[in-house]
Amino acid sequence: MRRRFAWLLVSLVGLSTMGGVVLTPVFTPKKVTIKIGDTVTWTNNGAVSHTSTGNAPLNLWDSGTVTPGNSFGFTFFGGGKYPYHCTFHQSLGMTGTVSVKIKASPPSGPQGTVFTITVGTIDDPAPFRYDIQWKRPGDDRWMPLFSIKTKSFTFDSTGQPPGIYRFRSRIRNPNTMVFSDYSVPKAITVTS
Ligand SMILES: [Cu+2]
Repeated sequence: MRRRFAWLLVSLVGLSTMGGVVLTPVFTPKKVTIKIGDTVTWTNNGAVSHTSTGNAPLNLWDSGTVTPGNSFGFTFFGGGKYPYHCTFHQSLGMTGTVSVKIKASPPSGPQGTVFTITVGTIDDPAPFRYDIQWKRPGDDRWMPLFSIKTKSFTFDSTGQPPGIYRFRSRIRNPNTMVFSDYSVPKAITVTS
């Protein structure tokens, strides 16, 4: 089931200076953190038109022109970080980032526990795949684990050393070689 998440991202006017008024359109908040499957809704509370446009080369979404008083929503199906901008005011710094967190269950367990890591809400989100990386206990580098079409995978900790395992994911289009930024890491703990 898709959970709806309404977040106001509006344009603000403000900042009066000596002898004048400077109008500075911004996304508020500039950075938002959501869960996979959440919908972000941008509402234009300003006086001029804006867009919400996912950055190139991924170009995941584009609202087109959103006139004052209107809204646009987009549902994020995969973990990752998604920078975006307003096409009209990017040069004024009207940019933002949507950070989409992935899930792990259970959060910890003894050796032998099978953990489920969920990185998306759609199985086979064509043309995209989910790229998974992990960092094992004691490692300080992210290593590729695999690329999958399924929205989740399991990690069987049988015979694995205890410690903290971290996972992160992004979406990638293997046809065009474009991808999102990786999600914030999700940690699980294997106890002895
Ligand atoms: Cu704008």
